[in-house]
Amino acid sequence: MDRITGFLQARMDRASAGFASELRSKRLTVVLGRWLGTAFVICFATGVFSHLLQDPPGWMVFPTRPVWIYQLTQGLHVTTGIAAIPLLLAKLWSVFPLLLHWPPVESVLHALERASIALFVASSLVELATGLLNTYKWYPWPFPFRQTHYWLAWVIIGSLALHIAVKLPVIAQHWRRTGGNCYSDEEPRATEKAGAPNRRSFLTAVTAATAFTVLATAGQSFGWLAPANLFAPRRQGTGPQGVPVTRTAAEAQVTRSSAGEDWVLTVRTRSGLAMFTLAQLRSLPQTEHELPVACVEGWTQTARWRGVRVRDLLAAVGAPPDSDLRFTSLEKDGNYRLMTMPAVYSQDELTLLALELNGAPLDLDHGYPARIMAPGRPGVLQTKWVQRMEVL
Ligand SMILES: Nc1nc2c(c(=O)[nH]1)N[C@H]1C(S)=C(S)[C@@H](COP(=O)(O)O)O[C@H]1N2
Ligand SMILES: [Mo]
Repeated sequence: MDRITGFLQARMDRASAGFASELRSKRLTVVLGRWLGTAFVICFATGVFSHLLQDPPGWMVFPTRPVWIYQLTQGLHVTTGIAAIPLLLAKLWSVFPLLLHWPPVESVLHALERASIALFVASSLVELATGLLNTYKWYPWPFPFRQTHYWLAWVIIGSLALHIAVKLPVIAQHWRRTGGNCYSDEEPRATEKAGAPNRRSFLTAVTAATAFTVLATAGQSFGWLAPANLFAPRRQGTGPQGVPVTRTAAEAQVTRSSAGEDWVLTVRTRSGLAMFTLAQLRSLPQTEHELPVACVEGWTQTARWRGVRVRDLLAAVGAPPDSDLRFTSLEKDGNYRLMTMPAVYSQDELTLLALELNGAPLDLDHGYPARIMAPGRPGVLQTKWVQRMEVL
């Protein structure tokens, strides 16, 4: 038995010696952890915000201004998530010898600490990888993306909090530049001085890699970065009428004939039914303004939308302006066929049943004959091919 453990111990020592590097130090790990922790916290908070907007609890307060609030939070969510990938890889590299620590478990506390790190690393890798693939609209797994992404986020934040609590003494000791020392040596050594510039160049390389990844993708969310967008899947100004499309009419099985001549908008109030043809909707007062479509998958595009204010429509059928509404799309199935709109949006002067985009009738892919455009809401709630509006 002793021989076996002795043999394993020697193998491990050799393996970690092989990976030993002047660059690795607690200071480096702490610096990377600061960046990674910040990215994760921003990503988590903006993700929870997005989740709450889509599944609102009773106490939820819905911010409608600035109109680009969801563009900002979702852009931050996707951008910090992407930035976390090189940071997490660099951080894993910086602690790699510790993962080969022998014996693997020294005490109950040590076992718990390692278990929490294992949970954190595994769930982070799954979360970041599936999140990244999601921005490419690729769902090659059998589980529902949103729920899994949401619950894994809590596992990550929980295990991160535990990890930070356990490492607090090390973090406190190495937070500032003074007092950095190497894993292989608890005492500061002479080579530390020589190692410092290398460590700085490693940090510079990680920062450059992160900045490059961010710059080359954030253009999908923020227009002023659009020219730098090299890798992100959606490009500003592409698609019918210069606006990208997430789900096309063909994918939603909406055709020219289903959205054709005999299309009518049905409005159900508490007292009865009303119908509007497209010509009748066009004869109501039209309003035009700029609003962003901010997709949960990260891209945003601002465009000029024109149509009937939802609150004018409510007034036309004699319904109170502060009504919660439910919209149904022509689409036969699909996650976004039904959409509930809290009263803050129904009565907002910027919330439109849009008939036109950038000065022309909506393309079928953009929701012809009519779609919802409201300020500050996720793209998934900007329902296309609207057929029915119900006052709840
Ligand atoms: N009925 C319906 N409306 C929908 C969708 C859908 O699949 N079905 N997709 C939504 C999503 S995910 C986004 S981001 C926006 C995109 O709008 P666009 O395709 O017109 O650019 O429409 C939303 N409206
Ligand atoms: Mo979307």
